[in-house]
Amino acid sequence: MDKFVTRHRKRSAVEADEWKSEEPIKKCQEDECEVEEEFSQPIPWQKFEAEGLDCDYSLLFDKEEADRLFNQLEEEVVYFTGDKAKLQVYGKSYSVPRKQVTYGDEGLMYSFSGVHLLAKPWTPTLEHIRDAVTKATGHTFNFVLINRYKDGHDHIGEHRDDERELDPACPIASVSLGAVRDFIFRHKDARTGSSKRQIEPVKLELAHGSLLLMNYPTNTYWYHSLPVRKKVKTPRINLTFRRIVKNRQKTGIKME
Ligand SMILES: O=C(O)CCC(=O)C(=O)O
Repeated sequence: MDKFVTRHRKRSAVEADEWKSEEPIKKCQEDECEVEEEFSQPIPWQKFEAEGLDCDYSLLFDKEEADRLFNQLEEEVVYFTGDKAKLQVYGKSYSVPRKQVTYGDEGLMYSFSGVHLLAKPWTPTLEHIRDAVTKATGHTFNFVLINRYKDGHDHIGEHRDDERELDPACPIASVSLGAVRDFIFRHKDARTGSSKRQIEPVKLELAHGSLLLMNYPTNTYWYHSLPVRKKVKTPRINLTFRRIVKNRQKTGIKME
């Protein structure tokens, strides 16, 4: 929590030889070069590091703009219902304890916890936020998962965003609007099992208007969660911008 860095762009630790020269990754890197020239909006970053964890945190929007964006999203975003508001755990279906929806480039799909979510077309506000994240980081994104927590009872359990369709050269960029919530990282070796290790969790508070970058290899080693906080009475919207590699998406799945 003690280190601030100012920089013009961010590049993940993954180098091409770790993900043996696949065409989409090369293309993304070329895209980033274009972005570097076009966008530059330095903001002060706070660095969080631990064994296998590399995150950057900043305030992207001031309160006035964050309030405006929150209200616009409340108007524009239409959350999934029915099967797409459920997840599968060991063959059983559960309602997610929050609302969720995905937006992004045409045809993109993201699969996790037994659900396959097709991107709805970008809305103007989502494009505005996505472009602000690109300006601040130098990374481009083609997909966003939105979670809405109506109050502190809504939550998300421990998981890793390590699906194979995610481009590891691109951080997951998490924008928070609304209620301040705790966000907890736990190392995979500190969870269960006989070889359990004593590794301290990393706890953050995600503020209204904030941006958290989860850089590679964070999601390989660390689970994250947004736990229940009964004292929180107001809603929060979280947007995780991602880059999906098209030829790594699951195929043959019937979409609604
Ligand atoms: O709401 C949050 O901050 C976390 C969302 C999350 O864990 C995810 O989108 O994978």
